[in-house]
Amino acid sequence: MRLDVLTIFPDYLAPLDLSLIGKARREGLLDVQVHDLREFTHDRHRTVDDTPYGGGAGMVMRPEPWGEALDTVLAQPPVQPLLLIPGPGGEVFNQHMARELAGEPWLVFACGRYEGIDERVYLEAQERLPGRVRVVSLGDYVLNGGEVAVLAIVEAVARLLPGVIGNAASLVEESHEDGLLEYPVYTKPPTWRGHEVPEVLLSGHHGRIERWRRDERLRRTQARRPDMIAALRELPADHPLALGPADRAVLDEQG
Ligand code: 6GU
Repeated sequence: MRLDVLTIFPDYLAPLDLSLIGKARREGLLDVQVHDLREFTHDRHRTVDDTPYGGGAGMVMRPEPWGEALDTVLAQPPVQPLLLIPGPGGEVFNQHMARELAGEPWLVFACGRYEGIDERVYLEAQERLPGRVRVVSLGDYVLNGGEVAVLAIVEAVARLLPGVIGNAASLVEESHEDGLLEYPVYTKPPTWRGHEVPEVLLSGHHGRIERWRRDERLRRTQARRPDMIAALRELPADHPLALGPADRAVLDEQG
């Protein structure tokens, strides 16, 4: 997968050299190119922002550096990329979107800063890449710029690529892969500072362990993410993720 990141803070993307993402890059599974937006300015001060027309607080990113940066990046084909613009006004990123993005050969991230990017850059991008521009938010809070969002999105996407995670099985039994949060996990020692590992996990009884883990997932999801339980309750009974009678009994116990 090819990834381009346009930013005025290339150093913010340094963590993409680390850990599994860094390894995937060194192994050629990921080709990450970080571009400094200021390289596409022509004035002595390498200006990327200016005051907003109509007045108001803060600064707006000027369109010209963005136009030249997009020209340069889009001129290097494999194909047509998907352009992702991180921002708090976007559609909320989730595991479903991570899976969609993992199926793309080429993602371009345009990181805004200040109060935002001149709106004409979005319009221009949509003309250049019809139906291939998405504004994406991490959630309902405000960051100073898109760079941290790119780190999060790239990590969520890259770990879904074949070969990036050694143990592919660890990808399926995960929070958000099947509508429930993960069950609690334990390792040795069996007693630590007076806290015991649940007896069932030491029992060797596979069926009881499976049911206990499912129950814990249900209880935890109900407590922390009632919206996710509500969504599962809406599924038709024949849906593969639909709650069964034992599931409903556990949820009713908890209230
Ligand atoms: Cl993607 N960008 C910014 N600037 N703030 C955010 C965000 C993104 N997601 C949540 N807040």
